[in-house]
Amino acid sequence: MKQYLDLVQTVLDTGTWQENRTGIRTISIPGAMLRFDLQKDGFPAITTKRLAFKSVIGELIGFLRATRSAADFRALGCKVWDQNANENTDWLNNPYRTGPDDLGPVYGVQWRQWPAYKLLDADQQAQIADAQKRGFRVVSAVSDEGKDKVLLYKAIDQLRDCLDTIIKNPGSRRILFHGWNCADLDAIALPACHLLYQFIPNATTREISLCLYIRSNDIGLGTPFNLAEAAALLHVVGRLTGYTPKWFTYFIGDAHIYENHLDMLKEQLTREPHPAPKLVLSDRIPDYAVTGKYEPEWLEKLEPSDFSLENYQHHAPLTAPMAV
Ligand code: UFP
Repeated sequence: MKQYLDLVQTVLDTGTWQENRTGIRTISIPGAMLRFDLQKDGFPAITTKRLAFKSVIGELIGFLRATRSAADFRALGCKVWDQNANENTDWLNNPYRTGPDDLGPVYGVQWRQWPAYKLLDADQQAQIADAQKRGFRVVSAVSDEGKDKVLLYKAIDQLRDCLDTIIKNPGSRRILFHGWNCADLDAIALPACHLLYQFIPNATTREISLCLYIRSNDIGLGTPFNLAEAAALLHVVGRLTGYTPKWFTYFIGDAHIYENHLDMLKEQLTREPHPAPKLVLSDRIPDYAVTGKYEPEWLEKLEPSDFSLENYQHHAPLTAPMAV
C-alpha cells in the first residue's frame, strides 16, 4: 500500500485548501488513480493502521442485499451509516426519510433494484410487449399531455446482469453497474461516492479486472475502506463466474484530506508498510471454475464469516472523526 502513502503525500504537496458542505476544510486534488495487481500485490488492505475489515465486509454484504437501513448495516457489523442516517440535519428534514435509521435507496438498492420506468405510447404495442418480455410490468394507463400512455416498471438487478454477461459474453465492454441515479438524488441520505464499477473479464487468461470510479473520496477514512470493499467484491464476482482477480484500478475525482485527519495521516507517513495480506473466501461459496454450475443467488447468501484476511500485519490502530 505504498501507493496510498504516495497519494497522501501528493495531496499534501500539491493540493489546495477548500471549503465544503461539512464545515471541515479539506486539502484536495482534482483527479487521482491507484492501480493494483491483485495477484502480485495481494489484497489492498491498509497496513499503516488497522483496517476495519469486519465493517468493510458488513457494508458490502448489506449492499449485496439491497439494504437501505442503518440498523441492517449494524446487524452485519458495520456502523458507518449511523451518522448519515440519524445525524445529518438535511436528511433528518427530508420528506423521503421514512424514520430512524432509514437511508433511502443508497448504493445497494441501486445495484440490485435500480428503479426503472418506461412511459410508452399506448398504441405502441410492439414496444410494450418487448418491455414486458424484459421484465417490465404495466403499472397503469395514464394520460400525459393529452396522449394515451402506458407506465411500466422494473427493478433492475444491475449486478446480477453483470454476472450473467461475464458468463455468457465475456468479450463485452459493457459490463458495468452504476450507483448514481439522478432521479433519486433528492431522496437519499448520501449520493453515491463510489459510483461506477466496470468488470473486464479476459476469457483467454480467465482473469477478471475491475475499474472503479469514485467521484469524491475522503483519503483518511474513505479510501482504505472503499479499496478493500471493491477488491472483496471483485473476488466474489470472480469466484461465482470462474475468473481469477487481476487488475484493480481505482479512479478518484475529488481526492481530499480533511483538516482533522492530518495528524492521523502524517503519523502513517512515518510508518513502513507491511506486506499485503491475502483475502480468503470460504469454501462454501461455490467456485464456478470448479463446479461449472452458475449460482448467482450466492450474492444474497454471503455472510460476514465467509470473508477473512490471512497474514494481515498492521501498525497500531488510528482513528479520526468522520465528516458528515
Ligand atoms: N465518502 C468516501 N467514501 C464513501 C462514502 C463517502 O470517501 O464510500 F460513502 C466521503 C467522501 C466525502 C464525503 O468526503 O464522504 C461525501 O461528501 P460529498 O457527497 O459532499 O462528496
